[in-house]
Amino acid sequence: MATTPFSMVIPTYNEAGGIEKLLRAIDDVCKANALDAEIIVVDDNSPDGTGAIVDRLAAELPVRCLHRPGKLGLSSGVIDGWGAARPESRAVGAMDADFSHDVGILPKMVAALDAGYGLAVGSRYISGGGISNWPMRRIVTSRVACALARPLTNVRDITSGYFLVRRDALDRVKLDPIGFKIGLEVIAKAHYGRVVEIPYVFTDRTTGQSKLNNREIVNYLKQLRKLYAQRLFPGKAA
Ligand SMILES: Nc1nc2c(ncn2[C@@H]2O[C@H](COP(=O)(O)OP(=O)(O)O)[C@@H](O)[C@H]2O)c(=O)[nH]1
Ligand SMILES: [Mg+2]
Repeated sequence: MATTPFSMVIPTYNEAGGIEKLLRAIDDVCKANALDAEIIVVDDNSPDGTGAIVDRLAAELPVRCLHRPGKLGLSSGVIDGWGAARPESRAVGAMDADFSHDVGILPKMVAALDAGYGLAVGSRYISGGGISNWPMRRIVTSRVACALARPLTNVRDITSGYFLVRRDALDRVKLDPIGFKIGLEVIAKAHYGRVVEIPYVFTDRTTGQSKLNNREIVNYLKQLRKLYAQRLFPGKAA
């Protein structure tokens, strides 16, 4: 059976330090496992020149860069990237640019889609998964964020930003890009049928800086409020 063609979207803002290494690592994994991938980097006019690095690499790797005029947010970047995906991709995904998400599990994620799962989520919170070097503050924030969303789904790593979803699972789904957590939006709203979590060990970035700030935490709470309202009062606009 042919492997599922997919488009992996990587939103970037000031990721010049690691983007080339990451794109080469993804390409190596895809080639070694005969995965049919295109990579779309969505760059928000990063002052550090991330977009220009990706443009240069487009000549040699299956990658292209979507340039947006300014910092418009992670989730809207992922959604815009999906909108630009090539027609033959039957799945779309998201991944961070900072090497936190283990490229080594990509073949397992694609194999899950090949096997009929509609959503494959890279997971820190199932057996075999973990977090290697996050400060305690981030670990606690992440755990609390997951606990708050727990009633919405059985997926353990609800705030994972690393996943692949069948493209038709997003048909007629209105995604709200308000928060940092596009994965939660997809997990809570898309029509993916069976879901599988694939364990990996999250490693904190070694170059560049996190863009998760207090504003994004407030946005996450607003996103949750909307999702709960939609669950409790379907049909009403939240
Ligand atoms: N295009 C775009 N990418 C963003 C924006 N904010 C964050 N990102 C990217 O989203 C990914 C996750 O952000 P990161 O700072 O690593 O968040 P953390 O892992 O929660 O600390 C990285 O690839 C960032 O470069 C944004 O406003 N626009
Ligand atoms: Mg990160």
